[in-house]
Amino acid sequence: MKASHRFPLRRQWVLITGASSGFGAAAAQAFAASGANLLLGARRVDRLKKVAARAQKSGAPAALFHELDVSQTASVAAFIAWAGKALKSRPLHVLINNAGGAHGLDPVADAKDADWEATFQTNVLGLLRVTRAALPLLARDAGASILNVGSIAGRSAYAGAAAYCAAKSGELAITRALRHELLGTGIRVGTVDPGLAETEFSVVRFKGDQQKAAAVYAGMNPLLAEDIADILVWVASRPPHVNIDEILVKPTDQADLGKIFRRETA
Ligand code: NDP
Ligand code: 8X3
Repeated sequence: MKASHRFPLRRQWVLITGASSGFGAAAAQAFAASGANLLLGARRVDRLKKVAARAQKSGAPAALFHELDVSQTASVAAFIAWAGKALKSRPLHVLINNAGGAHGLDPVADAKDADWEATFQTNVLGLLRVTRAALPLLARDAGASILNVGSIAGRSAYAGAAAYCAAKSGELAITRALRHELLGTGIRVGTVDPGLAETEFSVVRFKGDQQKAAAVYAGMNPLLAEDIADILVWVASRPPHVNIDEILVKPTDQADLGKIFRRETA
């Protein structure tokens, strides 16, 4: 591969939301292994501390972290102010809007306002807030990327997930609108949309019920957080003239939403 055929991530600055677990934590390790500097955010700072320490061992020259609640405008403002100070006038090259998740699996008839609100506050409004605040930090005409984590759920629908599917459809719409708004800036905009992946996603959805969460992946081979992390690194490291718009990635055992191949388990 010609050197010009890759955007080198070495010593570039990468900001990841939702870096305390799952895709975000795995992305921190994968970008660290490419030699990138990291700015990590999430609510659980104790977890971020461990992720950052591991990232430095994996090769990140700097792995810095700060509390972030994407559902609160003031928290996003404080986080981005901290990120701006850490950058010391150097540009940000990659923004990964990953924080989010589903809350509950109730049909509309029984669903709770609090679950709908948490779903939209993170996956939709949080994505908008972080992007608005981080835009002034992003490099112009120099291979910068905004990568949003969407879902197969944004491209179809299933029972119990009306709000989550609507929120991830919203994420897709925001990604497409941003690509129009940022045309001419050189900032690339893309979405990576996974199918079933075993992270803390289902534990959060089922409010800590480990048994219900484990049943989601029973008898099948789900995606792993590292699979998504590899894709994020690949997308961000394409040459600056290449924009990978949308990637839908599913486990081989998943043909579609709700169409899963499961092996007999003893
Ligand atoms: P995890 O539950 O493992 O990770 C979710 C991350 O989001 C955590 O780091 C969590 O950090 C963070 N987060 C949640 N709420 C907030 C908030 N208000 N402010 C800041 N950070 C927040 O799940 P995944 O890694 O699977 O989820 C990552 C993304 O991938 C989500 O957007 C999810 O919707 C999406 N996705 C997941 C799929 C799956 O099957 N696992 C498939 C498709 C998409 P903390 O709690 O510390 O704040
Ligand atoms: C998570 C994937 O299928 O559980 O976005 O909604 S799914």
